[in-house]
Amino acid sequence: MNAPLPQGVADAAPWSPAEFEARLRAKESGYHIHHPFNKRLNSGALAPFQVRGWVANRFYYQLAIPMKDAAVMSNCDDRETRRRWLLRMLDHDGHGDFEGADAGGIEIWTQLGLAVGLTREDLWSQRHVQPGVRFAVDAYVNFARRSPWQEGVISSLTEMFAPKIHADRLAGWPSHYPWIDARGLGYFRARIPLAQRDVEHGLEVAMAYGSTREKQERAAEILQFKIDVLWAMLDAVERAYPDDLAPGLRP
Ligand code: AHQ
Repeated sequence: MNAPLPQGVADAAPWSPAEFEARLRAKESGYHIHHPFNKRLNSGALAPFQVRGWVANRFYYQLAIPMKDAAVMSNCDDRETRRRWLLRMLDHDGHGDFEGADAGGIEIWTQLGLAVGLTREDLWSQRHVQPGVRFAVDAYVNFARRSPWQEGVISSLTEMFAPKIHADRLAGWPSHYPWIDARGLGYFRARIPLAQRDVEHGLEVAMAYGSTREKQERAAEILQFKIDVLWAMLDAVERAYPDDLAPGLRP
């Protein structure tokens, strides 16, 4: 539940569009690129079982994205928005003959799973998904189901910060984790232009939604919720795969 705005803020003058966007972008300081587990992951400090644990848990997030996007769609009465939003679902579920680049992000993440030594069944069985990851991801999907479509769109704007984290992986993993077949990193490479396209649309929606200070503050609150979803996922993964995890429990 969200705390009420401090007295007087709700009826203050709205920020300018530039100030509003800057306030949203300032949320980058809490983005999961700064999480200790992600810093270890992208600096090569993790063992293979910890990388596998991360890949298997993030797969649950990837599975959820099209359902989240369908939830936003189901709340959206604007055809122009639906026409653009549909692309996100195709990006993840695939389209056409569902082969190669058209297989969709979920399938391409499966290739990442195979490249780090997981099986397709490890991923699709969800046997490695930690409770904290499941609850955070499900909270995101349920937020989209019960919120106005504009708020659902705004929650996706953590992707303003995603190109950097994908670039870090592409730049570092081949040398940090030579045991991973670099062809498995295709998801990160493919996602960068898609994230940039999606953020452009998301910001258009956010700027139109943020007509009052109260709604601008709400938008910032929504983005903080999604920042917290991503952070909580890594908290759960970090706790599940400590360096001294018993070998028999390692993915
Ligand atoms: O692979 C990611 C992805 O498909 C999406 C969709 C978007 C959304 O709708 O919330 N957010 C998102 C993100 C993806 N990857 C994350 C990562 O760290 O690899 C980043 C994440 C995001 O920033 O929201």
